[in-house]
Amino acid sequence: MTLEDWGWSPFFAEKYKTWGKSGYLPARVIRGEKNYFRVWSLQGELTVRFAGKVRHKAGGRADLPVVGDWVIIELQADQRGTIHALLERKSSFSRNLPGTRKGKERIEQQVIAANVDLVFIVSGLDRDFNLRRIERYLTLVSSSGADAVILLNKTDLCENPADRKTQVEAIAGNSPVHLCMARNAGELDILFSYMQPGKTIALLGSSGVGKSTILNGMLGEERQKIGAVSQSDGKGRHTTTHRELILFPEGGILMDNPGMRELHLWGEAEDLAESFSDIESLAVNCKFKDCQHKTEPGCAVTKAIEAGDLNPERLVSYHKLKSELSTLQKRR
Ligand SMILES: Nc1nc2c(ncn2[C@@H]2O[C@H](COP(=O)(O)OP(=O)(O)OP(=O)(O)O)[C@@H](O)[C@H]2O)c(=O)[nH]1
Ligand SMILES: [Mg+2]
Ligand SMILES: [Zn+2]
Repeated sequence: MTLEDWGWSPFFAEKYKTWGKSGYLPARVIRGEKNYFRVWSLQGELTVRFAGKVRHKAGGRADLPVVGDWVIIELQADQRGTIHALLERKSSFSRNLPGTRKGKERIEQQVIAANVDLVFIVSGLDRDFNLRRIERYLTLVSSSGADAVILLNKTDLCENPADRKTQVEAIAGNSPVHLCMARNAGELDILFSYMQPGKTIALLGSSGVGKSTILNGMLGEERQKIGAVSQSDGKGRHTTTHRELILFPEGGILMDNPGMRELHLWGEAEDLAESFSDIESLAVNCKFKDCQHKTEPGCAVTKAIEAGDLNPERLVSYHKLKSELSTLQKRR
């Protein structure tokens, strides 16, 4: 195995330069536990902890390592080590963890995963199917710096998969959309065309959509636990509880993820330019440069809706995500 098999590239080699003389090794975080991390390094798989000063120096949660990160470790005996630093990320996904502290509302950036090249946004064609949620995931991915591919899984549970695919393609911009049935591993061939040595692909989506089933099907072994969805509401049971990188023998890395309960965006209103490029390109022709596409005269977006060229629900969704991101921006 080489570092490149795990995703090392000139980008990280450049960042590592200052550490080259230290004798410390680069390693990639493959799994996080409560008090330690599992990493890959040229010395094999190791269990590593923080050097106290690193945790201390971290400005906030966003500076602490997550799965996918490259870290600098000092090797110790018995396949153990200490993390001395986090290498700058090439890409990362964040969400907002809203909550309250001492009675006050607060916002907090939670980095979910780092250095992902491509995301398979998985959606179930059963009761899970929801175009607005797919738009939300596409916005998350566009603000992360990764590319997106949309997988519509469980074709066997849907009467009109081809129609669904057309609906999704209408909101997917340049991201490819594929139908699949993970239960039948033979149907996953198309996904291998995205795998490449050193490339990291993350599976994201709600609980129960079949992320782990897809991973097992591609790997050809029951590596991840699979859980049935609830009969009463069609939702998954959060079977996968850990984010984890899995190296494929043929090359390529897949990241299985726990299903996300809530997806509050972390990013900027500008991130919508990619996930809502249709609206943004219509907006060029609005009379007012700062048009909000609500009640302004000469609005090209509302005109497109009247003409039946744009789905009104898509504009509602755009307004909702935009206001979520603008509120966040103001409060940061
Ligand atoms: N009918 C049908 N069921 C599927 C398909 N793919 C997965 N499933 C089932 O969907 C359920 C959930 O699958 P998982 O792979 O555990 O889903 P997950 O996305 O990993 O869920 P979490 O780990 O909870 O986030 C299981 O009962 C799978 O057998 C499919 O193509 N068709
Ligand atoms: Mg799972
Ligand atoms: Zn407008």
